[in-house]
Amino acid sequence: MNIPIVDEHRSLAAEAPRRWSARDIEALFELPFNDLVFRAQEVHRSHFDPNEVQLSTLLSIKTGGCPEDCGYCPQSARFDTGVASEDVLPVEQVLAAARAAREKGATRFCMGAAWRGPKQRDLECVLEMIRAVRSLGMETCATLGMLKDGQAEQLEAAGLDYYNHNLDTAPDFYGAIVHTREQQERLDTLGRVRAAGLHVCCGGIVGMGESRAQRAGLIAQLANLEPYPESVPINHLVAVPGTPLADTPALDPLEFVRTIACARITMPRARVRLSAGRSEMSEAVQALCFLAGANSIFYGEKLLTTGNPAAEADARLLAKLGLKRAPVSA
Ligand code: SAM
Ligand code: DTB
Ligand code: SF4
Repeated sequence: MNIPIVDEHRSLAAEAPRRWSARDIEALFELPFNDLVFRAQEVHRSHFDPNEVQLSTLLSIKTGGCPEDCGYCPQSARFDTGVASEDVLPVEQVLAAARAAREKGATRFCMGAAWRGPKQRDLECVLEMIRAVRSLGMETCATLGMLKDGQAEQLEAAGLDYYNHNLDTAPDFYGAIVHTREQQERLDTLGRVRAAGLHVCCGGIVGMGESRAQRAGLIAQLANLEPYPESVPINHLVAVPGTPLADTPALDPLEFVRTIACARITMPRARVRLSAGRSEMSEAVQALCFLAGANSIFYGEKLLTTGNPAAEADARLLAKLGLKRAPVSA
């Protein structure tokens, strides 16, 4: 077994190879659970306060009616999920939601839109939202789909801190899940985001019926981005009725924890976010995810269209685990 880590009692950061093969990461997945979590915890402790968790709140600023056919997504117009197509929210409503999120303790506000990509008129509404949310002293994040040349620069000039754009799954599984674009188009957008000087938030979804080798392939692809993303959301599929993936069996929770650990080991300085799927996870599994190096969550009762634990329940869980909220870092 070729595990590219030399001495389990030394910091791993300096030893981490620049490029990870999917096979390197599969070898991590295959470690005894305790060894894997120990290694992840070691990496985590050498780069972060291990008892700090960053809180991001999501808001869907444009819900439903998306022309794309991503098999996991309740917002595709092609699936009958009961999610109606709505207009872009007014800036005052977005600002009020951001203010409420800040009052509850969130430091980052992430605005999501069900677009293939923003038209210039759409982008201008979002620029106004970014300026307004930034004025509250919060970090800003937007996830608007694929960007054309020049759009990332406009977002950066408005004060956007992070752009979220996920690779979603391994290159060799992508075509089974999404048919309306190629994964390369996602990589092209990520290149534009990076070139504009924005922080990159990029992760994926597990539990879509992929193999362990494909989970390793997703992590390898993320870890090999140069540089790797500052923020890595690891989502568990929320299986929504009406989507093609509605009947996909849930992943073994310990395999989810392993995925978090592999993300932490291969992307030592990234904020690894325990993202969608927490409503279906026990507190014990979430605690294991934090132990495996997750240090960010979505905070607030809603993701984009589906549920998330209540803020009060999360505050209790963090208190129970002795975890404190990370301050704004931007
Ligand atoms: N339309 C834009 C895009 O696709 O990049 C932005 C919004 S899209 C909903 C953002 C991300 O949400 C997707 O890339 C996917 O990772 C995640 N997502 C969507 N539906 C999900 C589900 N049912 N379970 C878990 N994650 C999901
Ligand atoms: C991410 O990786 N997960 C979030 C955020 N980035 C935009 C979205 C999760 C969406 C879950 C399904 C829904 O609520 O519609
Ligand atoms: Fe549209 Fe994004 Fe959902 Fe795909 S994931 S259907 S692009 S909203």
